[in-house]
Amino acid sequence: MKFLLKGLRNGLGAIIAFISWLIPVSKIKRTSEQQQKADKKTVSIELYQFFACPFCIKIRRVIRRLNLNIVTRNTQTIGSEFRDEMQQETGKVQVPCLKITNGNEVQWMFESDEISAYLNKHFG
Ligand SMILES: N[C@@H](CCC(=O)N[C@@H](CS)C(=O)NCC(=O)O)C(=O)O
Repeated sequence: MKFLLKGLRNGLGAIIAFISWLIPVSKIKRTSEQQQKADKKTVSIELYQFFACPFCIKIRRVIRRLNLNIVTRNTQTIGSEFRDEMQQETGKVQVPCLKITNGNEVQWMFESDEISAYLNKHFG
């Protein structure tokens, strides 16, 4: 039963991801200098996510709209490198999660609304 529900959830998520991919986003426009600046900042940001999670799809749309080069890390597979890292560092697996590295300091940001607000504030 649990297996069936998980499959259904992933299937629905994949359909949402496909629909989201079909719907165009109007991307923010930057000069090449501004884009370089943004790229420099996003080098230290990673999105820990599941492909078919609706909250992650929402954040990927924000990233597309803001035209950001943010690396995504798949944390869905049990035993995978990034899932284990997240579990060890934060004590839980919840996506979407933004990992922001600032020198030796690492900030793990949960909650799609908070992540969206952060990205809009810094890159909007
Ligand atoms: N309120 C959270 C909800 C996030 C959420 O429910 N994420 C689910 C995936 S869609 C999750 O992390 N589940 C953990 C798991 O399935 O292991 C947000 O807006 O980011």
